[in-house]
Amino acid sequence: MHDNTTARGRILRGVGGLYSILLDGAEGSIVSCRARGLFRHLDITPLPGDRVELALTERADTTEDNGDGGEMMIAEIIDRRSALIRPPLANLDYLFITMASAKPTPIPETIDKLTAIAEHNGIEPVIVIGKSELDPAEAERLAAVYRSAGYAVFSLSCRTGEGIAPLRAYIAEHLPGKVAAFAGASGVGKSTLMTELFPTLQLETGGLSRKIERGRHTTRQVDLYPLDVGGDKPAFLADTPGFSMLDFARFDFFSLDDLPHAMREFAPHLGKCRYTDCTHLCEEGCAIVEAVAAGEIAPSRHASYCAMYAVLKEKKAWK
Ligand SMILES: Nc1nc2c(ncn2[C@@H]2O[C@H](COP(=O)(O)OP(=O)(O)OP(=O)(O)O)[C@@H](O)[C@H]2O)c(=O)[nH]1
Ligand SMILES: [Mg+2]
Ligand SMILES: [Zn+2]
Repeated sequence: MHDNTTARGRILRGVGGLYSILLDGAEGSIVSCRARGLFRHLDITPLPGDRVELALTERADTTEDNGDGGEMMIAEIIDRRSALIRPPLANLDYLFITMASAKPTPIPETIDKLTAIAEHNGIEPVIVIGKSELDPAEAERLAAVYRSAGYAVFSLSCRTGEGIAPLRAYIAEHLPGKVAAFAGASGVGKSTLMTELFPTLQLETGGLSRKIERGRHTTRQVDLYPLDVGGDKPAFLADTPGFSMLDFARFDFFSLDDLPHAMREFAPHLGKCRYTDCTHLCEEGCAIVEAVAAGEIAPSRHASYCAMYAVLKEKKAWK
């Protein structure tokens, strides 16, 4: 078998083993192709966000020959910097962690799992609190928690339009040439917000189920969109399917030793505990516990830390 490299590009979506790839320097041309069997053997899944090299590969069976004697295949993944399992995306620079002030009720632990996963993978978390008009006091309370943790926070409403402009400005400033995704529970308003920011998208949006006030999983797959955000390069922004609580029930995306470093506001206090092997759960003389008592670290963030600690500890015990 002989191939010749023909093109490079970026994966925008992958469904059922079929990938859409935006070719480099070809004015928005998108090709559709599969990946070499090799990836499956190596247990590597090409992901939206991946930069790839395409090659023209000779077909094994010539009965389907389309005249040129070969087909385009993903031959190689180029310099993958990071890969998330949920949402399944590679090379993210920013993760817009999205919640609603109400409907659905925000769950701090799942939000904090996402910030920790992003931190661990070198992805900048940005907090977006949507539907702020439903419960302005709760939106403000959440904003204070995440601002004090050290994150950029945007509180906004697609219903009233309030708070959209600062997010737009942040995107114009930081996102040209970068890869970002909106992630969060189903029904928080990710697709609504992306359509508000980029009206050409017109993404499908859904209601909430009336009985349990949870989202209906309207968005079914990850789609990465090249978008003009005002800079000289386009940004790549993904809409992702909302998760349910079950998605993060098994939280083992990194090890116990990495956990304290995945909590941004812990950083100034680490190394200052009385005991060097401090778990930062409840020890005497723990600098983290003291910072919580002093109001420097939000109790909900420490509670999330403790919950993640318990899961990761159990995993370590199994090993
Ligand atoms: N009250 C209010 N409702 C909103 C706002 N933004 C979106 N919604 C509504 O919230 C519901 C869910 O919105 P979607 O954009 O589909 O939510 P999603 O996060 O994309 O949901 P999934 O695709 O299931 O993950 C829709 O009925 C929207 O109209 C808002 O600012 N205020
Ligand atoms: Mg959606
Ligand atoms: Zn400690």
